[in-house]
Amino acid sequence: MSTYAIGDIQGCYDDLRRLLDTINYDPAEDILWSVGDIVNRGPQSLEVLRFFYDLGDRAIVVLGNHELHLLNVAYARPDCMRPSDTLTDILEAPDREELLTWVRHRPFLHHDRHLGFTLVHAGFPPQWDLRQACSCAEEVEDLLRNRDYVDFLQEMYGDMPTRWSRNIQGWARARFITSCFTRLRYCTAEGDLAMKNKSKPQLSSQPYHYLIDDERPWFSVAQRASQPLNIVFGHWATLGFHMDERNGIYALDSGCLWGGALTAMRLEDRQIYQIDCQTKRAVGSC
Ligand SMILES: [Mn+2]
Repeated sequence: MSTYAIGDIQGCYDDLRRLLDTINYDPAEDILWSVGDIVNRGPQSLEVLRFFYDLGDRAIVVLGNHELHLLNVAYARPDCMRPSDTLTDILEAPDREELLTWVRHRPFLHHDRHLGFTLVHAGFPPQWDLRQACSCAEEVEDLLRNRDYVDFLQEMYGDMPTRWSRNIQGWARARFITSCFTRLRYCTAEGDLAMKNKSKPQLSSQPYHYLIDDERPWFSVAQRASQPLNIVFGHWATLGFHMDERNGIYALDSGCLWGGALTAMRLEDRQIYQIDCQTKRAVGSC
């Protein structure tokens, strides 16, 4: 039995199947982890969603911003559908409610003590250790699972607040937590979120000195409390596949949707598998 973590799929079902063939994936034996963003922008979101739904306990899928967007256009703001979205098949599917309810019950964070890996879609703010992150994930999971989940969907977007405090309350707190788990890329040197920055990290000769107005990837902030963890995440196609074992950083979004690659890592031995995704399936920026 092996456990494979897979990067952002975004509806690229054929590429997913090719990757699974490459790793000799056995659904009866192996477990799949997904960093989220399994749907949208690509051509076969419904197929990817049904694939993971059907796996039940044999897959762990954490929520990405595209899953939250799917729930938002399904239940809260249909007017937020964008021309580049490819979610109509899901929204019109006969099993739509079953699938969307399943999405709504996915976690924001998964930690496996035995494997020694932690899975999120985007990142950790520098102040959170595992304990704080798990408790914050539970808070927003509860909001998304309870009967007032539409209220959460309506309040979850926004770039404020930018600074973590245990004292933040209400929707501001839910929004901060949701942003960290599903949208975070950069932080300031002081440890605030820098949500506006979507640039490609400038890799210089000195590792982790990608300073743009003093902003750096969330995992490069000095003395971040999540340092002891091995964190598997996606969301950042312009960063690309990035593995830094010394710092416990495993970035698996290698831009399948953009004609890059789809990446899997076998967690037991950190073996990396990649297939080329030669067809660029999306236009515009991610
Ligand atoms: Mn994402």
